[in-house]
Amino acid sequence: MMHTMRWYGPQDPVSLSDIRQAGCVGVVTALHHIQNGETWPLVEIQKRKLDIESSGMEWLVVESVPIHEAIKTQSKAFQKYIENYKQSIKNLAECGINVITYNFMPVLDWTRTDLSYTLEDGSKALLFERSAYIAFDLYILKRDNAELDYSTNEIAHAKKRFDEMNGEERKVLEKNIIAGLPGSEESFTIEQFREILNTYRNIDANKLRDHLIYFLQEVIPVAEACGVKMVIHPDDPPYPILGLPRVVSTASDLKYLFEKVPSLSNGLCFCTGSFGVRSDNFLVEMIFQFSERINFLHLRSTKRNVFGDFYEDNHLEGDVDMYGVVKALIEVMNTRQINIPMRPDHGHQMLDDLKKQTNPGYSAIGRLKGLAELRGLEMGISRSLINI
Ligand code: CS2
Ligand code: MN
Repeated sequence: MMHTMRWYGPQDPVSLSDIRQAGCVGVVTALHHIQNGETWPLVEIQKRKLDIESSGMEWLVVESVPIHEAIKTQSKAFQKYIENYKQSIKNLAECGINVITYNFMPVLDWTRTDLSYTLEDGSKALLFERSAYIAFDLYILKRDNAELDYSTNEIAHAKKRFDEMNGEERKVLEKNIIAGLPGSEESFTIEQFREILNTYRNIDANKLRDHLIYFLQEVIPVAEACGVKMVIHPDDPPYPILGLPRVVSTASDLKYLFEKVPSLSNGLCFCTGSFGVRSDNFLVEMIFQFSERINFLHLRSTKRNVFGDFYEDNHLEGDVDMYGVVKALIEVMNTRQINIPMRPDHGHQMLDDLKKQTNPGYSAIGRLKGLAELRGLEMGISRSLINI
């Protein structure tokens, strides 16, 4: 694997030098200052690329060129946004950057209810707590008919959870869900959020899927022509939330996308932490099923419980069988004769970073630990496979 970390650009408290010292050969980044929907200008891409190269690393993957909401809902001017997207693909290819990550989650990107959940050892993790999420939906957002999505028991728990929160805790919960986590290109107030939810009134999963296929039919030929692999990131969490459909959560979702748009430029960012939240996603099987599509890896593990909560566990623990996953990936890379870029996707806030202001999930030390463990696992498996 090619070891990388995500870097949020010059504003990131984790520097390029930190990332290099952690053992990375490259970074994964985006032009976060370009407005969602606009074409990424060639000069801006070149400039960022040079900054990265001057630190001794390469810009290996773009994460993400975001998809404008108008494309997901096929509303006004969406064709223009698709044309802009095609141009961004061409510009990136011209600079030699040929893996582009994106996701097709309506409105929200990844979602958590608690960004500093303290683990037994004192480090902090990201948590999705179902009762808190339902409390937000029913009592803060007050979405129409939201109660139809939950059982009586779940509602009772959420009510109790909400009653126990003080005003400040309620504000933090609201902010965690709608103000956007790092990497999500959108951030909303509660009023804006209600308005934008409304734009999905008539869009169910089938319609959203059609819009995704339409987008792919438009952009994949362009990507293929300039040697770019588009890689879709799965939904996180991998199921519908807040009444919004989600269509990239399971193996059958993926199968459909790849059957409809078979070009190998229509690829996958295999995020073990996102897929692994569902116990009916069998990760090792999925790796072999989609082996020729996987062109970027996010490795992390989540731990779920029976109530539908999950938190981000240590990279080698939790529900993801990381040994099985890495072994499968090594076999795939050997068969394909390629080295796939990977990043430790998120890490705990720990040690010295507990005293710092860090991007939730993207502090230096927790990711460094995750990367170190994953590299060791990878080396051990690779060497044992070739019996050296
Ligand atoms: C998140 C997202 O799980 C993750 O990787 O950090 O920001 C993710 O990178 C984007 O959804 C990909 O488009
Ligand atoms: Mn991910």
